[in-house]
Amino acid sequence: MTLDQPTLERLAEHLETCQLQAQDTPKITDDHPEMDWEDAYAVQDLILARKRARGARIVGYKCGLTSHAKMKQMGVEEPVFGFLVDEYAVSEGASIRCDALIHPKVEPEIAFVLKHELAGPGCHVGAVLAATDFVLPGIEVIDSRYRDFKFDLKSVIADNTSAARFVVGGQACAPQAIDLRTCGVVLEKNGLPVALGAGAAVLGHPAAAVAALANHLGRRGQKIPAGALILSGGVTEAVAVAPGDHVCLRIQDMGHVSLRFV
Ligand code: 0L1
Ligand code: MG
Repeated sequence: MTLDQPTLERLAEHLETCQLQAQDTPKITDDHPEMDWEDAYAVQDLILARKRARGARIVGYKCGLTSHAKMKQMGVEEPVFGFLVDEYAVSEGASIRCDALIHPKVEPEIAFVLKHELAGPGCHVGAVLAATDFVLPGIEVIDSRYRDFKFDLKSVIADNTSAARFVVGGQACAPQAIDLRTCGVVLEKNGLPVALGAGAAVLGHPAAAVAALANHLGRRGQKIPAGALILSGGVTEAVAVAPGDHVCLRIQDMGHVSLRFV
């Protein structure tokens, strides 16, 4: 760690205020180039603590930058991890207000819900599949608090990996019932397909992203609890949305889930 506790707390307050007030900011490493990975996750933890103090409940986790399309889009080479709280969750078909967000984008994802806890290090695809209750389609709405999405990985981690909203829906399926590598993924905007892919775009198998999350948390002395919902990462690049847009995610054999932006 390179930053002291008051600085970490000030950064968490700044980033969370930007999220809650839909205001953008330059990336925080501009003022703190010495910030290290531990500092970045410590700021993220402090944002979660602020939310919990106000009554928010953690509902799961997200893996980010897990596909080559997304890594290429953002010019980075490593996955990142964040938390999901109940205030980010919206119901299927819901309308999301764009004036509560800065510059939202949507990502088509495969969501996992666990029936058993998962602990790393040493977690692998087989352990994830054995611990998974069901998988289902999920749309993540990301909204980096950084001006023009200009950031580096440490700034993104501190900003809870741009988490803003998510919806899951469609058909919940046992993970054994579907080939999660070859299942086709179609993201439609206003009735037209705008991004296409297959599950294997996410680290070769979406369960590998969940294993990477368990191993990341294990290194920090934490586990993924039973019942957690995990967004395994965007299968394609993220797609910008604006008021009036309707977005629908279809995943082969898993039905569809949609959102509207107003
Ligand atoms: O969920 C994601 O892949 C987002 C990671 C953060 C980077 C971004 O805002 O695009
Ligand atoms: Mg995502």
